[in-house]
Amino acid sequence: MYILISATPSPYARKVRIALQEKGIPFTLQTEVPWDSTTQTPQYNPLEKLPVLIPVCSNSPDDAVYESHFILEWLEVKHPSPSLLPSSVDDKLFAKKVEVVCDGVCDALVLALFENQREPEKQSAPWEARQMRKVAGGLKALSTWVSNRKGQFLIGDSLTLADLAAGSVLGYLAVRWPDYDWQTTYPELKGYWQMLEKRESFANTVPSPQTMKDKIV
Ligand SMILES: N[C@@H](CCC(=O)N[C@@H](CS)C(=O)NCC(=O)O)C(=O)O
Repeated sequence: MYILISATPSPYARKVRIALQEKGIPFTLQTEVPWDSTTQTPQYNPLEKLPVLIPVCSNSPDDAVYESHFILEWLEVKHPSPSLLPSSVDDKLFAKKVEVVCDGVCDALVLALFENQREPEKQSAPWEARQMRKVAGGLKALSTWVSNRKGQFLIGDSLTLADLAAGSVLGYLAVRWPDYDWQTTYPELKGYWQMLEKRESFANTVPSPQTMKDKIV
């Protein structure tokens, strides 16, 4: 049994929420705004970021697990069945590469979002353009992988963490960047994303915006 510190728009936390459900692991969701001073994340993660997975039976905050890709790896080791990794070594490595790109797109989107929130005269257009190039490049790579896939999912016909990462970044874009029109540019990516969103674990983790009380930029 676990507690998961999560935020409603977080694509990183969404990957973990989906993984826990797909693996049938019980958990309690502790929803926070990680940017507000009220967040408990610094008590568990020195990097002050969520998601944070806390084993309920633990006595020490040091038992907490953080960084979404590491939490997914940790869950694979502690709860191997059903696996969210393909069986072949090359497919495993490809799944992790997809996750690196999807998480990188999320990182760039978060940086661009905060740049947009600065006072207009303090915003840097070259910095935002740099982040949005990463977003465009990542989506192009993801779209190629989706177009070249052989089965229903990114790697064959079994859901893997590559799909969790891809669905989470696309869902985040749809909610936080509704004017960013990747769906017309990449119709195949849109179809793949819509297919994922019908799955129960995706349907009940659809992101929604949160209000930040504290000003951070
Ligand atoms: N690389 C981290 C990124 C996590 C992340 O950036 N989480 C955001 C919420 S979506 C956060 O907690 N930010 C607070 C901060 O950076 O101080 C992961 O994959 O877990």
